Amino acid sequence: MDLSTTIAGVRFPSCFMNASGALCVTREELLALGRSCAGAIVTKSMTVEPRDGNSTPRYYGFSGGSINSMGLPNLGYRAYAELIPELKRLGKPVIASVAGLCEDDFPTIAAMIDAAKPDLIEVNLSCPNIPGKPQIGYDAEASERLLKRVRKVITVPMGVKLPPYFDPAHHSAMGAVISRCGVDFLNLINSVGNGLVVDPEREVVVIKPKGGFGGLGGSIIKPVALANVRAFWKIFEGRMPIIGTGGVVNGVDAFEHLLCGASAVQIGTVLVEEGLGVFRRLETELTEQLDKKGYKKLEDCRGKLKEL
Ligand code: HRO
Repeated sequence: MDLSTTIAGVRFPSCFMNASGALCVTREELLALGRSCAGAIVTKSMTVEPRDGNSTPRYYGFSGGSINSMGLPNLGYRAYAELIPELKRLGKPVIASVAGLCEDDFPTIAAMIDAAKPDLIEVNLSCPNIPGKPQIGYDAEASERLLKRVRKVITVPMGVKLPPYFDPAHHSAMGAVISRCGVDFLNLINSVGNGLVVDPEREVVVIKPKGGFGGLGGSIIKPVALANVRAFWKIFEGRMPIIGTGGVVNGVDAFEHLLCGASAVQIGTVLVEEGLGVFRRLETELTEQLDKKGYKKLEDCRGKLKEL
């Protein structure tokens, strides 16, 4: 089965790729993604200066998913800018994920990383884990200001990684912002911010930063991710490419994202838990599911979710 897909004019050899944050901080990790079956190489969200991130333990996997408070550990944009030409030689698209510790950082990093010519830039408006810094994606005005500034200084397609929204009013408010900012694709969703996992035996939290609060990922967030993919697919009437992220553990989960309107699917928790072999497994499982359902290619089921 051909699982290739196109987002904002860029062709991906497979619809599966890593979610930013999962095995994509160092040169070695990024090269390994390039050599794997993944359909793209997505970098860790980058800041101006290199960062060690929050104190450990800062990731915890459990049966239903994961909680993290990594705190943006990354090499700094200069290192990623230098790496991009080498990564591009591996023959699949490179998505540079841009973050920042203040609003001004975003256009600064975006302009510099654009010069290294990644295939796409993803603007991360939704890191939940920097103590004292709220997720920008929950502030519609700040999001609009920032996206308009970034759009002006880059030449490659611009995507936005959004946090989950839980009310249609918030979907439509952000939809209106996005339609005014020259956004080329959406990535939905980042982790569900500021959850809390408790170990009842030891009577203690499971990660150290922020008193144990952190971003939730994995199976437990799939319905939230699907709802956000579906809501934005409807707002943009299928005309905005969407990368579905959240809760994809097997091929059927990916199929559900496609039905809701995703053009590609990113893998976070289960990539961290299972390693790079997950991409081959998911490709096999999605192919089986599409065959079983009589679909000949991805686009045939995209957005085709039925309502009662
Ligand atoms: O580094 C992190 O703590 C982190 C980031 Cl930037 C993000 O966007 N989402 C997440 O769950 N963790």
